[in-house]
Amino acid sequence: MSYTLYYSPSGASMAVHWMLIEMDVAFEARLTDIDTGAQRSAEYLRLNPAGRVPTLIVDGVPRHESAALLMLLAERHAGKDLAPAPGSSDRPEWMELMIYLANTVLPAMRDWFYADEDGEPAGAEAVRALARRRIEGAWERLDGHLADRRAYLVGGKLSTVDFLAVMLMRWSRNMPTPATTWPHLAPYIKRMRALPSFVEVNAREGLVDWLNPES
Ligand SMILES: N[C@@H](CCC(=O)N[C@@H](CS)C(=O)NCC(=O)O)C(=O)O
Repeated sequence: MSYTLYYSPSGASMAVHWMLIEMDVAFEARLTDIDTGAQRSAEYLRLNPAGRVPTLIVDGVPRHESAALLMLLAERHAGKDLAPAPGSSDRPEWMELMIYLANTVLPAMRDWFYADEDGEPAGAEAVRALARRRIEGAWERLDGHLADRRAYLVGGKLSTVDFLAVMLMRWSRNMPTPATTWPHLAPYIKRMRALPSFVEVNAREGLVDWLNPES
């Protein structure tokens, strides 16, 4: 199995990068810095016509969409146990949260960060207000989910849901009400940030602004 990840520091590629490190499988990482417009180069557009990160080349074939890539990796490396097995009791909750994060929270984040570019700048403020409401609604929902003090979001075990959710929570760090404000999300985030694979992905992407303080 061969993997090449095209990533931009802190982008939607981060969850995939993190999972690849956590699984301890061989992969090549290629920087595609969206701050320099590298995602719009002719070479990259051949791999990803939408001009977005991530792209993961899987056995020579370019694949896209962060949530789908996480699920694909979980399926291809079932022994790593990063998704409940088909038919298992935790599978429905895992599906529900993966879809919720992918079709409600990710698009709301896109709207929050790209309202001026994706739409009319004149309407951007209203788009951001709605996005903020959706994002904060997500933190409320996930906080309620963790109220029983479970360690991870699904089945008491680390799964693709955690990689995706924590990446999204990280993106809220400079928003008016970041995810760390919620009472059950704060200790969850602290636990997840303590994972060696999280520390490692931050180091590899050169990120220093959302780590646990060194004890
Ligand atoms: N739904 C896509 C979203 C990808 C996306 O919007 N990526 C952003 C970075 S977080 C990007 O590539 N932005 C550059 C651009 O739009 O020009 C996914 O989850 O993979």
